[in-house]
Amino acid sequence: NRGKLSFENRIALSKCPAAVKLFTIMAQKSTNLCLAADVLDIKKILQLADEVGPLICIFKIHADIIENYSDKERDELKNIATRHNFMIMEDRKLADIGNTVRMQFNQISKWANLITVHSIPGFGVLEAIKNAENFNPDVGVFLVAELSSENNLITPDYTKKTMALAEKYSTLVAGIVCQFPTAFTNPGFIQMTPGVNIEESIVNDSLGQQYNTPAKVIVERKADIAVVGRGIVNSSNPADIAEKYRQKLWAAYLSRVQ
Ligand code: 6AU
Repeated sequence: NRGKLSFENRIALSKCPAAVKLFTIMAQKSTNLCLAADVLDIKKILQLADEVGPLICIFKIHADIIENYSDKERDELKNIATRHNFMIMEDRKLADIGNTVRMQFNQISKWANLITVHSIPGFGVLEAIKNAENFNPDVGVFLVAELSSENNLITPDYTKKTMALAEKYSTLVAGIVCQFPTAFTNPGFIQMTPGVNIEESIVNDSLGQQYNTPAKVIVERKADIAVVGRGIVNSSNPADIAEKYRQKLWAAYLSRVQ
């Protein structure tokens, strides 16, 4: 039962260097919170990273929504990540043929430690990344096996086949983006689950996103990392609310592993 094993005990069960690093950060900093910094202004992003950095294991961005994201800002974000010991994830959800993804991956891996990838193209997408020029083995993939949005088109068979790919490329795949504990059993992979809000009354948005509470995603759904975006980013004091999330998520994890 992977849910009962501690992050420390799962380090030896992973074949992926990025997962080893991530498990280590989570255990050292007592945090299983990933901040989804879906913000346009690069100054705000850097400020958020600095303020919330000590409380998170991953700072997740969508680089294509950021205005003026130049090399200078990329370096600044990397410096903040080193200072506060968190990993940078580009949530690009790569989903093209291997040849195209290889070139996209080469660019993104210059500044991100983790990248999300869709399994829909089949093995070529992971094969291309593994064989990319200047491939950096410290960069890990999170493969999307399930989505949080209502009426999405992913089927149980798609999830199963996604996991077969994850197993085949287990040195590259650090973890799985999914919603339910049934998606996989291998404790070497890290379950990352988005769609999390501390307010029980907030169950969705107007565009199909669905939310669950920290306790529900960590204890019932066996998430190792919870992704929180608007629940933190829209607050007037993100660091305060991030600390509330961190405490609730970590307490839920501790109650699960005991
Ligand atoms: O907390 P929110 O709803 O403001 O933000 C959720 C974040 C967004 C989404 O792009 C992302 O999580 N996400 C993902 C990821 C992480 O890949 C998958 C998914 O199924 N649902 C989802 O919301 O940045």
